[in-house]
Amino acid sequence: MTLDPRLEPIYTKVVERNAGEAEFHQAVSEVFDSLSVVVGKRPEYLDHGVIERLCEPERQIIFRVPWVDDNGDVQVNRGFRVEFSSVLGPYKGGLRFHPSVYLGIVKFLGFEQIFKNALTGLPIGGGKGGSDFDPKGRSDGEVMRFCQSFMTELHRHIGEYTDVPAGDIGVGGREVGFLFGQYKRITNRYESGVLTGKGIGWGGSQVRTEATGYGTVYFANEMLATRGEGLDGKRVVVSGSGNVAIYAIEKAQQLGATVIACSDSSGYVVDEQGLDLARLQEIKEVRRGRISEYTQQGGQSRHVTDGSIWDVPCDVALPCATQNELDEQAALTLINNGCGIVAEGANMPATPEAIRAFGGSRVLFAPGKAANAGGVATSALEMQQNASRDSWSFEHTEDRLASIMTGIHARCAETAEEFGAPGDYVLGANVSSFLQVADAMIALGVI
Ligand code: NDP
Ligand code: 2IT
Repeated sequence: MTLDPRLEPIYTKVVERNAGEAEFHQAVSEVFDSLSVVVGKRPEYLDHGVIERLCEPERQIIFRVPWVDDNGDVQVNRGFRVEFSSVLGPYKGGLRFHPSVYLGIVKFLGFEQIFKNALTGLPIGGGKGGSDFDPKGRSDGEVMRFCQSFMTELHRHIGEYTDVPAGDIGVGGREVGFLFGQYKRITNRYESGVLTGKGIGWGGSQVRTEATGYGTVYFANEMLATRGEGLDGKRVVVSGSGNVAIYAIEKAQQLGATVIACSDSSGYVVDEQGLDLARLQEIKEVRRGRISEYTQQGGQSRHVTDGSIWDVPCDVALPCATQNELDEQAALTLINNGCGIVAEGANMPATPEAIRAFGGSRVLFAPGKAANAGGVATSALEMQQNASRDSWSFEHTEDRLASIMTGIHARCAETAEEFGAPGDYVLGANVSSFLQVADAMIALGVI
């Protein structure tokens, strides 16, 4: 990567000050790559220490999470909350429970979240948190005790005007329920706006469950529209089979696509006739099972444990599992197989080499901070409803989501055009959101 020489020393310092945090370096380097055009055209953004300040979280919290498992043994996990930027609103971003979680993952996610949240046009800053706790194979009671211990420390750092967590990998409605219950108990406040992703009956928003996946598909449809096409009749491959993947599959199917493959961390299934969503939901949402079980229920599908899901030829690829799951080799395979659109439902699923390969091809590529912003945008709509003690219908909320995604697409496309890179959604997303965040930072002074 060749960076603008004025950004190079800032990046070098970020790497030195955050040693061993490869994912964080990767996220910063991708943004800096795009910022070269900004500092070329508008060098005033190098003033005020804006870029240096953006790379340093406002606050980072690391804490012990002790809990007792079903055998009566004490387990100790590590909890994190990185409050990255509150220049546009309270820190906002999910909690990830996965054994791979360490500070570098939380910081990459928190850094991305600043720009994603700006793109939504809603008043939310950026943050992220989580734990190296692995919910797989744990009973509901163990998950509850873990969440209660996690919140026993976290509660003092969050609040509806301060920091508003939500879900991410390993954190869904069940975990948000346990977390909210413990927050309410400790603080003696029914402060609905302190967490999003709540259940519909206790302060949650319609469409929040579906929002990230739906939003990603809306975004992909907007990308197709720039070529005079739509999802109808397209063959789609979605990686993952969690919250984002399932609702990406649902919306793609509603728009007439055939979704032929999805995955989990132990392999992928291919169903050339189109995936049976009800079967998938029963396995994943009801039983928390493995994707391999899909093939055990008849039909022509197959479960594949070697190679990559990106080997499956498709028109549209939606990576919705995890970071760096789509490498250069996978990108070249997709390109050679005639794929036209890649939209990231996950955060940073494509490696820098993969993104470069797409850039040199006819594939239109959308980064997660634009394409998956529908989840956090609907979280902000949940906060609006909580603040006004209101609840909106599914139709109204989905209309709001759809128009937010159309707006993000237009904003990225227009900025890319303005900065001389038409069709480059990475540049459009990074530059457009950076300008908004940087202008606010300058307006608010050196804080
Ligand atoms: P879930 O926990 O619901 O599902 C995660 C899915 O990804 C599972 O199928 C899981 O498989 C797979 N996966 C996770 N880690 C790995 C890994 N290391 N290797 C292979 N597969 C893996 O999470 P979500 O669907 O909520 O999140 C998916 C992605 O979307 C993440 O990148 C997240 O940051 C991002 N995102 C989520 C939002 C949300 O609202 N939930 C909003 C915006 C982005 P397995 O079960 O085998 O682990
Ligand atoms: O990565 C993300 O945007 C999320 N996990 C959702 C964050 C949120 O606050 O809804």
